Amino acid sequence: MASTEYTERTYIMVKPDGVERGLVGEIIKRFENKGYQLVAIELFKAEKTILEEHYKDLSGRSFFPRLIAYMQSGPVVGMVWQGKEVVKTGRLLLGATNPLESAPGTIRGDFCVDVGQNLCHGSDSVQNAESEIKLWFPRGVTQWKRERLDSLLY
Ligand code: RTP
Repeated sequence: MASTEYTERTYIMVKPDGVERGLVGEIIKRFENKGYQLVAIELFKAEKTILEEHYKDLSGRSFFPRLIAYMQSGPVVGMVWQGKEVVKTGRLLLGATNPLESAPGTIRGDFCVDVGQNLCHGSDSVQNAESEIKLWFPRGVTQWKRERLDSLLY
């Protein structure tokens, strides 16, 4: 059983290319193998306005419209993971943003080559993680558990 002693959480989102390529299980496996706990998960199509908020720091970049269109090109899987230093270590498990610079052994390093199709998002700070969790699970993780897992007495 994964430890619940650590309350740090991160938002991990398998992007449309990751879902289409059947890599959801592989990505979950790497977080589970590392010892992290999955506390919420949803398969959905990302809404444009929420994506624009999520990526607002990149709104001035030339690739922004392409990024938003790509993130809406198919279903995504949004997840909340919890555990010791999960934000920083989650980014290490993903690998560098540009897969050509991601080390072998990381998710991006092992499974992709294109920065525009880099499989998975991971929060880059504890503060951003909490904002992203609120953005993508707006009723909160506790309420999500009540709605989805009520019989398990969370
Ligand atoms: P993410 O938010 O997706 O985890 O990515 P990140 O923090 O590692 O990188 P960030 O700079 O926030 O970029 C967000 C996503 O934008 C796409 N991107 N495309 N030159 C390009 O075409 C370019 N640069 C970035 C990537 O999908 C990146 O993950």
